[in-house]
Amino acid sequence: MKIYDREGFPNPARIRIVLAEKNLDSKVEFVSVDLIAAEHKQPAFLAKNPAGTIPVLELDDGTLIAESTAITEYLDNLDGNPTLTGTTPLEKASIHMMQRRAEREITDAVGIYFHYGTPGLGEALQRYKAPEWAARKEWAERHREQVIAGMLYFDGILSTRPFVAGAKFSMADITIFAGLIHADAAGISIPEKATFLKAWRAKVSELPSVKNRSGQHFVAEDLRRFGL
Ligand SMILES: N[C@@H](CCC(=O)N[C@@H](CS)C(=O)NCC(=O)O)C(=O)O
Repeated sequence: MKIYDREGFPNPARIRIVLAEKNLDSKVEFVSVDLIAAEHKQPAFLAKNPAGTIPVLELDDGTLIAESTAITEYLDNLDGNPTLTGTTPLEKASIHMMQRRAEREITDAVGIYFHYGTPGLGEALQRYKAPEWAARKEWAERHREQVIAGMLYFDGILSTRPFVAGAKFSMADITIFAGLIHADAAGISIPEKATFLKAWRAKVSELPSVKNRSGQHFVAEDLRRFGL
């Protein structure tokens, strides 16, 4: 299997955590995609994923699977013993509900703020984004506020249970964790009063599959290289 991604980026980090959880690291070859040079917006990559985003999983027979949730489902079920996406109907539903909320309130909103409210990944990629949106700072700011509201929402959830979808660490936790990595890079901090979210983050950071993969180095080298 091949994974097209870039180390240190938030959605790729989701899949790297899944690979570690499932002991699949050694089964995968990573192919680095140069987001700063907008390699993912060129025809060769768009043929793999028309959304022009990473990660993308390519199976040995050439089958392509994009979208981190879909890739997670595939990897989690490969051994017939899913541990991150639920086994019972209720577990599956709860995880997918929280997973989607995590994407809508945290990862997607951070992504919009990062690309339109900050210099993002720089000029080469910015050309593929909508310039008229970049001019609308208040639109980006609204997404920053959405992220803060999302953090407070999940703080409330985590005041009632150890992990986002219940008693067990799941795909939804991984998505929020990756979203917080991206929030750091975008300069959006967890509000001081969100103590349950902070404690959950500290706990998740210590999981063997997450430790040393937490992406604290998120694109830092790339951004420095381009003076962003
Ligand atoms: N919904 C996608 C989101 C993937 C995504 O946005 N990936 C980022 C990297 S963390 C990306 O490729 N960004 C490039 C861009 O927005 O141009 C997923 O779940 O995989």
